[in-house]
Amino acid sequence: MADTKKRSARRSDTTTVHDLTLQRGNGGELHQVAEEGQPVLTTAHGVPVADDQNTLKYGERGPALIEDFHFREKMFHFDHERIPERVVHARGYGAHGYFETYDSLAEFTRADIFQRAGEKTPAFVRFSTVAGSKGSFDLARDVRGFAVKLYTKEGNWDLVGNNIPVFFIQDPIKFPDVVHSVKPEPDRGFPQAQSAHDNFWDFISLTPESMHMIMWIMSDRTIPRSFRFMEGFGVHTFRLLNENDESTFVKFIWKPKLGLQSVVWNEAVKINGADPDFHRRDLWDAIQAGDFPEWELCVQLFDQDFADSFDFDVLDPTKLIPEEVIKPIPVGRLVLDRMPDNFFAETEQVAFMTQNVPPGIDFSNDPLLQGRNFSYLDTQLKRLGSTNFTHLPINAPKCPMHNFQQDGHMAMRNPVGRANYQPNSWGEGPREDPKRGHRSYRDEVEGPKVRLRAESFADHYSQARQFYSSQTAVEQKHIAMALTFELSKVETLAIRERMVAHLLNIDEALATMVAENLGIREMPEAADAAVSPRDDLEPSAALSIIQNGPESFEGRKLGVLVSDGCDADLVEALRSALAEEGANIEIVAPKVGGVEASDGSFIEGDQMIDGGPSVLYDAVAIIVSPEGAEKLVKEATARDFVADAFAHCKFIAFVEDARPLLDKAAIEIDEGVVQIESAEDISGFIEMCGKLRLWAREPKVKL
Ligand code: HDD
Repeated sequence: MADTKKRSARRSDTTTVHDLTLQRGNGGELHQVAEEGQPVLTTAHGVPVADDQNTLKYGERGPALIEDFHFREKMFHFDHERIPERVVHARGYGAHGYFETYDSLAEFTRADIFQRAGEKTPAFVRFSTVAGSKGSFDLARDVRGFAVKLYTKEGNWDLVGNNIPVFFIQDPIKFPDVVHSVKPEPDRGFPQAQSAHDNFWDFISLTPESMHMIMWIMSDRTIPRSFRFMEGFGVHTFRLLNENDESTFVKFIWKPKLGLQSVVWNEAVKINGADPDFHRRDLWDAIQAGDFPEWELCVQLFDQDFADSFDFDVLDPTKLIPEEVIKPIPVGRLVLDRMPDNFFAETEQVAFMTQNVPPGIDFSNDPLLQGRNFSYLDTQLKRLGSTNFTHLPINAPKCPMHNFQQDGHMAMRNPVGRANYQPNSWGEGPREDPKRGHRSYRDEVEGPKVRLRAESFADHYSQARQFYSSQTAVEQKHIAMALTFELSKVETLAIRERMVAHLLNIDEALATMVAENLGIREMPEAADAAVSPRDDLEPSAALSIIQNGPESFEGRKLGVLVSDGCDADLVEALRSALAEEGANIEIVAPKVGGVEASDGSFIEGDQMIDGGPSVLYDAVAIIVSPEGAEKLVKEATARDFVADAFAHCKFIAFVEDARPLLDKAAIEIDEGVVQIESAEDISGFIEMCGKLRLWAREPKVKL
């Protein structure tokens, strides 16, 4: 039968669309034509490709031909693009930078990176959430990974930390359990990136050693404003070894230059919808704008005598040493100044391993650290698929390296010469160097082979209590609300009650508040405690976010809601005052194209109102005309913009003409809602924004 659908072949012609020279193919499709100087598309084997729009077929509408090697290769590669995501910390974002040493630490360590003041060492940092998949959202309530790779002249040093100084468990054998419990439940495959479910709280309520960590993860530390506003911690006690192999214990802390800041929970929930990449975008924007994030590396140094006399075991990763007990000493700064060229090649393929330490840095016997040293190598092989993952540029050391490791999948570094072993008689190849090489601390260890938890690890509540009592009243309330929210998602009543029983050992008022909020009618007995919780530990101001907040509005963002007919001078004055402060501004307009101001000038929008809800900003300003306000009161997203900013205790500036919108959003004017009519009013407002939020408003907007 004649093929009635057969179309007549079209004539080829060329056309120009937005500066691209395009050629029309026979089917009408457009091909980009290689121009002079532009490379020609080839297969992976270098064969130039003539047509990348159509598979090879029998006739125009006939079956495809297996002979089409270009299509076959293209699909083959695409089908294999994914590698397994990390089993934990799958969602992450990285950046390059450098570490600059302040002063020589030769007295304590022979680590090359700490020998010379002013020395700069290349660095790569990957921040992450723990529980969610690669495609999950940034503002999950979760621990943030803070992994730093320092390419020192004597090998890579990976400090694989978190934004919390303690951990859930004391023994690595429990790691698969804690991770399984927080991940989506295996029968139903949800919830994603959430700890608010039965399995997690079931495990936690049966694991008293996690209580200190629970206080941290229920605090606002787990909903940071951005990576730039969080601390990082090496968690474990490590050792520094000097030239004479004398040991000093050390804990590592990264302190952000901008101070600490978090968002509030209701805001986090909404940010996840409005911009799931909120933290990624923040880091990207800051670095692209040349506003390079910075942290100071601080060390807490102590000796065996301190370790012997300290209230807790320094090998226990569920405990910290308060900064008031051992003051952190700044030893250098980390600056992130360059985004990766390729996310996959660098951020995805970077392999951090706790066991990567250079000479002069050594491990302690913290059991969790010892277990980690085993796990990280293992996981890289699974994820990256070859023992040669160290050949990838992001993982390769930037100092000379030589050994006899050879072959394997995808070997890129292939030794030449005859000798591939040592000792050899050929005078070839590297040899070990007992003087320069990494030496372990000569620890004296004895005792029976046992599966036991040290008695010195048994106090599970005292530091949890100390953390809670170190928080401001606002932060304590947030902890209670977080516990209430999380446990309200737990369906099994017995688990909720078990958690309240633990809280009774931490703070009775907290336990009572959570029990009341959950509607638990009969208060349970306090959980059995292996060691009675202490109440003589001094509160530590360093544990609070609010007491360590930013001192100015630097590095943060004002969202300005505008309408047609708004005051262009005021918007301009805000823009220049913020630039002077080192802060950012985004214009939120009814149409993204922008608005026409009262003086006839045009103000371009950065966001339309739907795309720029106030949760994306640290503070807001409403600069509208009377007609603009009249229109915006009918727009739900504009009302939400104002109402949410108020509910999240943000500072709000407004012009008189915006009042109808404020009234419609039920805003009660307080000291955080200020009228600005001219440039002179602006500096006071920006100074006010330097504080995190108007916390005094919170009781009015949150039960
Ligand atoms: Fe871990 C990844 C931090 C305990 C086993 N961990 C991983 C990452 C960070 C941490 C930041 C992501 C690194 C990256 O960005 O690629 N982990 C910690 C901290 C811990 C901790 C601060 C406690 C102090 N981890 C821990 C234990 C084990 C692991 C006890 C196993 C015994 N962690 C892993 C892992 C991962 C990992 C399975 C998954 C992906 C990877 O290593 O590269 O090996």
